[in-house]
Amino acid sequence: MKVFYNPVQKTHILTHEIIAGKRYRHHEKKARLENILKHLRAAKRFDVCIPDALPIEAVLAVHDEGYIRFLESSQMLSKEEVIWPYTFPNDRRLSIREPVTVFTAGYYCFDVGTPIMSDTYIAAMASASGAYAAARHVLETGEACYALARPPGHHAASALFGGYCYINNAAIAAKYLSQKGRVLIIDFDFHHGNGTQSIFYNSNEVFYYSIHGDPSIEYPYFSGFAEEKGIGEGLGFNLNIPIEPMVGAAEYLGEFKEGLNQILKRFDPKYIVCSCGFDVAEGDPLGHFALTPEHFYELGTTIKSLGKPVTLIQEGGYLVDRLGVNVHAFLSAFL
Ligand code: OKP
Ligand code: ZN
Repeated sequence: MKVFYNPVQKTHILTHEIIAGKRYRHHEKKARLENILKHLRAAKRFDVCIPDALPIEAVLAVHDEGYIRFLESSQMLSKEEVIWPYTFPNDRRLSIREPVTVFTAGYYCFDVGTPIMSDTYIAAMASASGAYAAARHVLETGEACYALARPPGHHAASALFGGYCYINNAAIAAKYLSQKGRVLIIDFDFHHGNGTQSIFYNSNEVFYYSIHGDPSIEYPYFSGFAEEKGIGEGLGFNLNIPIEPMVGAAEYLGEFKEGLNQILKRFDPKYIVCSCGFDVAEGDPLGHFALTPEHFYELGTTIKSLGKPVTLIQEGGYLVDRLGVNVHAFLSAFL
């Protein structure tokens, strides 16, 4: 299987995050990539390639231009400087004066776990390039393809960063594929992909399906509820299945399949984009489900059995020592 990854993705280095006022070591670290790569290389069945840079039009197809200009301008930061937004306008009708400064960056931000450093933009663009290249590869060959994306993307909306995400990798892949036919996004990260949902909320070309920890007690708290079904033309093209944390893996897989069956009765996708969050793994520090490699393999075979071309995009997964084993088990289903 072809895998897209660029070492530039490692230059984005997060030190800590603030959760409810307390400082914690950051979980979204480059060792995540390294562990996955180590396992994929050892398996010898994966062809790891550096993707070409993606065209800016593919980014602007899902992101606001002023937002991307702001991210791009952050490259001017010195090596020591970090943007930590701290004021957040609640009313989206208010406008932002450019250039955005360290004081006003909260205009484009929704949480305080997601700082911006001088290398954040190039790393996020490299990550998105992998997603785009993977989608192109799927289109050209019909083979499943995996983008080892990091930073992740599913929390990033058209003009918002947060949840460790800056550019929405899966949305870029899905938007690109949707030029050729309907796309089903399957997001099994432990956290609801609020960014992806919002990007496609009014679309009937791209269906967003997410199964995740119940947002009434889990991040991102304000979205991911079953009542969110889409809007306008997109009504009926969004499905959230919130799950009580600590649920058993068998029950989780049952719910996952039931959701899929429900969708496929009404929506016939030509392509599948999968947001693969391995924070549903047993022992993950940020997730509370308990999937083992066997369960990841089953998740993979379930998706493969739909018989559609699949673009696989890495999202979360923070139990670094088990990450590669879990990713490998999942990808094995597609070999
Ligand atoms: C990113 B992805 C919970 C803190 C949560 C943000 C989590 C972002 C997850 N105590 N902080 O979906 O894996
Ligand atoms: Zn997650």
